[in-house]
Amino acid sequence: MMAREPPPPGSFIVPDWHRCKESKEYFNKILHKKKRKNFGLLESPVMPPHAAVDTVHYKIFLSGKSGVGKTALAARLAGLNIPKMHHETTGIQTTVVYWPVKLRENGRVLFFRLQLWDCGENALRRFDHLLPSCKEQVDAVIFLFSFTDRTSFEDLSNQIPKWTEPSYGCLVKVVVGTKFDLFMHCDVPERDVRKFQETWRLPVHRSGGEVSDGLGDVAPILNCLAENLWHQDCVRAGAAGQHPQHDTVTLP
Ligand SMILES: Nc1nc2c(ncn2[C@@H]2O[C@H](COP(=O)(O)OP(=O)(O)O)[C@@H](O)[C@H]2O)c(=O)[nH]1
Ligand SMILES: [Mg+2]
Repeated sequence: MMAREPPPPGSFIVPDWHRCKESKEYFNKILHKKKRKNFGLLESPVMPPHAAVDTVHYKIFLSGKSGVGKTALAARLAGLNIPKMHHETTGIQTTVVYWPVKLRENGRVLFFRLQLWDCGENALRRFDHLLPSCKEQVDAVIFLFSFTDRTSFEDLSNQIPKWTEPSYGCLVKVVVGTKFDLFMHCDVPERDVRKFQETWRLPVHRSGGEVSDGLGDVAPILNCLAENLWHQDCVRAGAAGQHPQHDTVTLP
């Protein structure tokens, strides 16, 4: 199957919208005392009635070997503290991330609700039913490798084709290289990353360092996910000859 080119950043959504003044009233809903608000499974940001926005829901699976930084990335994207110690994640852990986005086409604002599925490798190996439930109705996969572990990078070429079977239909694929802050131990040179990008035509992001309170660190990854998910919905809807349909939640 031919790799579908991802849309260039900023094709469908306003890039760096979090920096615009007019986005404040929306981003304030995912912040509390300048830190990110933690949303439980049943919680959501609440806008005043005159400014109600729709929420679009997506399921995202984090793929990568143990210790690569899946749990840390989920925490980072949600703006939570990153656990310093590495504990193999037992079973499935899901994290909900809300991210407001402005569509370029019509200026409409949407809340993206990204449910990140993080599953420990041992658990996946031991319990056969876990992987199918992770894969069920999944909208996107984040493939992780660590800049300090060359084998995790080389393994991407085995991982990605497993998610390209036609049974998945189209699936958003994004790559994140973790531990970019540990450049003294970097085991994956820039030219290899470029070659990988040319081969697979997938967006590659770099992450690492302390979690900051600002949104600047995570905005490129969350905007990239949102943009590709939205694009995928438009492609799907186009194939079915209709406009994108969502389980929209009208906020009270
Ligand atoms: N310096 C640095 N350490 C990281 C980064 N991401 C994860 N770690 C550390 O690497 C270890 C494994 O991360 P974890 O998220 O538990 O890996 P998982 O097994 O894939 O869930 C932990 O000690 C993390 O604190 C990063 O970007 N930079
Ligand atoms: Mg983990």
